Amino acid sequence: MRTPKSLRLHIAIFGRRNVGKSSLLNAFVHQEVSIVSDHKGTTTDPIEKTMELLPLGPVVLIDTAGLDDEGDLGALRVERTLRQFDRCDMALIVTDNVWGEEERRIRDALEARHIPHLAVLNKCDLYDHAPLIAHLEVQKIPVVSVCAQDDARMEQLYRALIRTAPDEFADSQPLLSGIVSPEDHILLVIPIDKEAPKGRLIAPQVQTIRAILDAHARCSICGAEDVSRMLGAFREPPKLVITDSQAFGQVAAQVPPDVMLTGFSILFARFKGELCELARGAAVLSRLNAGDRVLIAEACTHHPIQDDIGRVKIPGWLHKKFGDSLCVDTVSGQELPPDLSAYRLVIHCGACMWTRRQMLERIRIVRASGAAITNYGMAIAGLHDILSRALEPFPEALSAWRRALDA
Ligand SMILES: Nc1nc2c(ncn2[C@@H]2O[C@H](COP(=O)(O)OP(=O)(O)OP(=O)(O)O)[C@@H](O)[C@H]2O)c(=O)[nH]1
Ligand code: SF4
Ligand SMILES: [Mg+2]
Repeated sequence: MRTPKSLRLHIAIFGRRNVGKSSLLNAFVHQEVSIVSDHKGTTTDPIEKTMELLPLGPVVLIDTAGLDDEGDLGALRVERTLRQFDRCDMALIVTDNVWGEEERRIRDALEARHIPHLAVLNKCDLYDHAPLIAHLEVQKIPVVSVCAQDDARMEQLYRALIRTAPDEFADSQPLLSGIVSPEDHILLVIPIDKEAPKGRLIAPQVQTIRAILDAHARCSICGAEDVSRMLGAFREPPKLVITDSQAFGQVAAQVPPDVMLTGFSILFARFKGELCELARGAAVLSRLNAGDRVLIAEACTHHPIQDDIGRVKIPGWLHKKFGDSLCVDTVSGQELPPDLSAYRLVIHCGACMWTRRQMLERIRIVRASGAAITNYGMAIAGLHDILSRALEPFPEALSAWRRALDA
């Protein structure tokens, strides 16, 4: 696997002159950062702009001078552009409607360095890109057709970026990275109630135990009613208590305030999604109004059980807090309703059957509609007024949630 250049994903924008590279940079950041003109060769030096690209995180966008520049000065500019091949983690090959020698050379240079890339066909308002898309798809080159002046088309580019981003930025980091160290002792709280499958633990619980062992740490396990007794039996308090989210209230009452407490589903929100964004979404739970619409989204279809968390419990808690006129819909599977903007908040399942990349794309889709998104674990903690405690092990997410509450 390639080593990332830094914690920020560096995305370089390459292409011939005048294809709209600078216009795309400006469209990304919604600012006139790079000068745009119909004069070929407007951009002479690489221009960098840092931004938060939801939900991938912090990125550095690098606009470059056209690689088909001419003359002595042009050769110097091309040389500076070429240096960006060694700085970027990912690249856009921008063209208006041509895939010729220049574009092939850029792609070969990126392939040689194993840099993920995407063909961006710009100016779709002027050109029919269908034949070029077909040509590139045959060569298995990821491609997206956009117009730098059209936000809806740019949204296609954002989603394509999530699909193409290097694994080290889009895939999950180890489940407990940054919170569990060798020798730590963790207490896991696993209620064995009627929702617990017979004779086994569920995947997130098993994965957490494995992650603790991988981190050379230790764990103890008990049921929700046994937490006080268990804590009393330890010579030293555990570093962290991780509980099933549904027992959060019961467990929080037994864990002293100086012992960190979180939920499996909050760990998995970080593992499978973007914790800060889901925390910001949870802030909406403090200001829903009668008549607002909330969507409960399950990533897969499963047979609903009695007291199902998504179908029964969360809607029940929502109605108890905000009244029966709050409209709660449920959707399962790959498709979301076409008009998400009708919803104030989407509460998503833990997406255990999905990759992090799929979940990031879903977060993007929901946020682009204007709705907020959170997940089951955060919603449960939020609805029981214990989210600040559950987010304590994750200070960035805690402050994202607090800022969203104050906004
Ligand atoms: N119709 C249309 N025009 C566009 C689009 N994107 C950019 N343009 C125009 O294309 C021209 C070139 O855009 P730039 O963004 O400066 O192109 P560039 O690739 O940065 O060019 P250099 O800096 O010269 O390499 C400008 O006149 C833009 O307004 C688009 O999607 N549609
Ligand atoms: S958490 Fe989501 S993906 Fe996992 S089983 Fe439940 S509905 Fe399916
Ligand atoms: Mg330019």
